[in-house]
Amino acid sequence: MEKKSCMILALDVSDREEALKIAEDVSEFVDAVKVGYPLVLATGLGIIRELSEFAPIIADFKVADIPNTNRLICEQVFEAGADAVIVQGFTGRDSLDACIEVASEYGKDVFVVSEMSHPGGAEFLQPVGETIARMAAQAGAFGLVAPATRPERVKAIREIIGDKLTIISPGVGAQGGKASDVIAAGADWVIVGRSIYRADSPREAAREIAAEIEAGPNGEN
Ligand code: FNU
Repeated sequence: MEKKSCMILALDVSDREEALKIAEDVSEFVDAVKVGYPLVLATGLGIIRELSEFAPIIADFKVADIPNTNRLICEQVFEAGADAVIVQGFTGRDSLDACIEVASEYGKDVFVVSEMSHPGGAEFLQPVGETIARMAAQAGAFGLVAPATRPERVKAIREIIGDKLTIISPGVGAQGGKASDVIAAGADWVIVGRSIYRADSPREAAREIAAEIEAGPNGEN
């Protein structure tokens, strides 16, 4: 995944044509497209290969099962053409190892959720977020998912893992996070969904967020 705009589109629409149109329209301003249950359950796994024409695809299935089931899920995800998969870390090291093994067989990447961006993410996950981040680094994950709604947490996690892992960060716009703040805190990419796909012009919305990231937190870059 090449770093240009530092932005990933979360494409949580449920219509195939709309998904393809938005991906094409915003492809100039995003470095990857994240697909998850809403789009895949509505349109089928084949949407991954169709969208991969426009950008690398991150499959956000938050894989969270026993090692064998995780292995079976990840095989399907990479066979479908995804470039990376998002998995949960709270299931433990063996479950994560299974995902990383499959990813390395396919030459693909695993992102581990260390802490979620919604208010409830602070209830159970936040207290173990740093432990999960350390485990992900030790296990050889490619990256972490950390909350754009709490840039101070992104900063703390970045300090723990150093430059070893890539951080992708959802929660910009609709959930209240500001893209340039999160990048300044240490995220490599922000993930943006509703603020783009629900805009009158997704392309304009993506262009504006990309410009905001480029300008930096104080508009000075
Ligand atoms: P938007 N997402 C998230 N928080 O929001 N994968 C997390 O902690 C996490 C995620 C996803 O709010 C969410 O499912 F681990 O419309 C959605 O697809 O901008 C996207 O990131 C955020 O979408």
